[in-house]
Amino acid sequence: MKKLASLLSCCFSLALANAQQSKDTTFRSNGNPIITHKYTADPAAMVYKDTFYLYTGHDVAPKNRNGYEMHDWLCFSTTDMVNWTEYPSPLNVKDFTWAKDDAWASQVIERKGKFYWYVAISHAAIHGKAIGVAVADNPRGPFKDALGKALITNDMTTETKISWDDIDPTIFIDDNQQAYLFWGNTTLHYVKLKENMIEMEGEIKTVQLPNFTEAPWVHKHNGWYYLSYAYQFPEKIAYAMSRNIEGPWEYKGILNEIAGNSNTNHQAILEFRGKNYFVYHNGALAADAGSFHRSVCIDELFYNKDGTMKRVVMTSEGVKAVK
Ligand code: FUB
Repeated sequence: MKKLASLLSCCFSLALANAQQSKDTTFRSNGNPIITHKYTADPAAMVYKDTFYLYTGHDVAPKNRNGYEMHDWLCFSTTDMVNWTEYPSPLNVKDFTWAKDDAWASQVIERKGKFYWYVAISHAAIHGKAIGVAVADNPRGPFKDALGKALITNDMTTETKISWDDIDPTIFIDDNQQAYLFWGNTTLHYVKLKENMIEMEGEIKTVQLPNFTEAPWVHKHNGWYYLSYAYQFPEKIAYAMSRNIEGPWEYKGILNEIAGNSNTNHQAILEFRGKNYFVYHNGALAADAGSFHRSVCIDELFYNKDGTMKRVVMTSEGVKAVK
């Protein structure tokens, strides 16, 4: 009886949480998953002015549905990794007039005081998935379509026959201020972006990595470039390292194992207040259909002396508060 009451109360709070939120709210995370009042997926994170911003997708598929249903993206922030603020959803597929649906993986980056949000989305007129970019004056939005059309469409990449290879954008600005957009499923693509962050500069290239599935994430640490990605399916996370953002990339092995009952894993890696974090999702909040009812988790990440990364230990306890 007690179990039924707690299940009903959990369903009720998830239903409430799926209704549109209109003001900032706060919560304290109690280990992993860090957010339990709604399903969150495909994390991307950014540090800006001493604050850790977390951007996620939002799984809203009906219970037991074996498929994604995602219409908007969410934004959270923390200054200590435990106490969080959630903002009203700053971006919805409806903000892209050319898009059909499917608010898939995304990433936000700051350049010269503006915030650019690269998103994967289904195109209404051009068959397949596409990448759009939204812009805002602050990290919490509201964001608006920066281009009025897609930046990348499926017809621009012809290495694979699948229509969903143009997903999972990750954006990186190198020390010389050159921006790079990486993305892909099955094939990993990248292109330079102009300083305005909304136009390509030069041709689209590809990177060959063992068992690349999707979810590339580029970061730099102590002079090394790291390209982590979802490996095989169900997904583990693997990574490669290079001294140059354009490669050659040297494959370094598995970084994270399959995450609970989710067939996707989708990582972000970044440093905040002297600690390194591995942000990912699992299916821990859903007894079944966890692959489509995912939840963001955070664990610590550690480097070896030679720059390689130690395998992530996924924990229930999550991370401790930082001062
Ligand atoms: O959330 C939809 C898709 O699932 C993402 O684009 C992939 O990275 C996988 O997590």
